[in-house]
Amino acid sequence: MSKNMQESRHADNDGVNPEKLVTLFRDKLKGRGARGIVGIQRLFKIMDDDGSKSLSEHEFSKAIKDFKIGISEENIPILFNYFDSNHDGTLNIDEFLMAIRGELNNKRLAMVKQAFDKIDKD
Ligand SMILES: [Ca+2]
Ligand SMILES: [Ca+2]
Repeated sequence: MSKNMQESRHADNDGVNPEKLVTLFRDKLKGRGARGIVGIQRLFKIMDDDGSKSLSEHEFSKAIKDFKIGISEENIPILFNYFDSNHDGTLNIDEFLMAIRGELNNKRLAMVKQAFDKIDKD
């Protein structure tokens, strides 16, 4: 009776690299118009089915399937947990922005810091 449920158990998460999943996710979403902050916010709203201003893992995985991002079901939780930096089980807009613009954000942060240091000197 439960044979079907056991079929794809062999797919181990060994060797799954979150960075790879993140890169795939970013590339696909950028193709979906998630470029500027406004585009990302719009996308977030589309993904947030119940309007709670946060993405549950269910909403997140649904969006990944809808957008045909090509991340397999068993890898979705890995990606979700990777993005959920405060580990509350949902992605808020900050975490989502960070998820898509992470590297850029770090660069920006560094720039902001630099600017701050300059101001601080006087
Ligand atoms: Ca929601
Ligand atoms: Ca969170």
